[in-house]
Amino acid sequence: MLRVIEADITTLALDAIVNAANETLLGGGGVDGAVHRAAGPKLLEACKAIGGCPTGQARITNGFDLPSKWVIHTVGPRWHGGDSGEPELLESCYDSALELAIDNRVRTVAFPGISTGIYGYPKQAAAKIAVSVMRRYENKFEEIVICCFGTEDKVIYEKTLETD
Ligand code: AR6
Repeated sequence: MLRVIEADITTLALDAIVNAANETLLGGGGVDGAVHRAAGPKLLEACKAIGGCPTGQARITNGFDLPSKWVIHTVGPRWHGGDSGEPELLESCYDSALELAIDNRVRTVAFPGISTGIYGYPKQAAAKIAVSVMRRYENKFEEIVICCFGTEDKVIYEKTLETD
């Protein structure tokens, strides 16, 4: 099942939440900053041990002080106008994160809008990609949660789910 909610993803108690990280995996602003603050310093240690993650791929750590058990870190593409492989890389983020979730027996997982904040990916186009990948995987999970940070994003995802 796919579900759209409006929430701070760090407050969710699920098997896993997905973090919109950068290639260093060493933290940053946006949802990444919030995840590191809420998970505590052990998350940074775990991320340092991984040693980075290429754009379009995903890595998993413990959730430490978060209510969720796991954090799946994925690195979205920076938006450069759309002709630099951004759609394929964004699709690969959702794909890789969901494959890693399956490998770790995750049944409930929440995603933020990867790349749609600091990395500038247009929200509607990103939502179409996110929903199309999630639909391919939805029956392998109890629940895939689309966690929107603000009403505007929630409306975009609800419309995408209705029309696509
Ligand atoms: N819960 C849910 N969604 C959130 C939260 C939250 N607590 N905070 C922000 N969002 P962004 P990106 C939404 O900028 O575009 C970092 O510095 C936000 O409204 O967090 O992939 C990393 O280290 C937006 O819809 O990630 C990278 O350097 C979405 O999460 C870079 O930003 C993603 O916004 C990654 O940029």
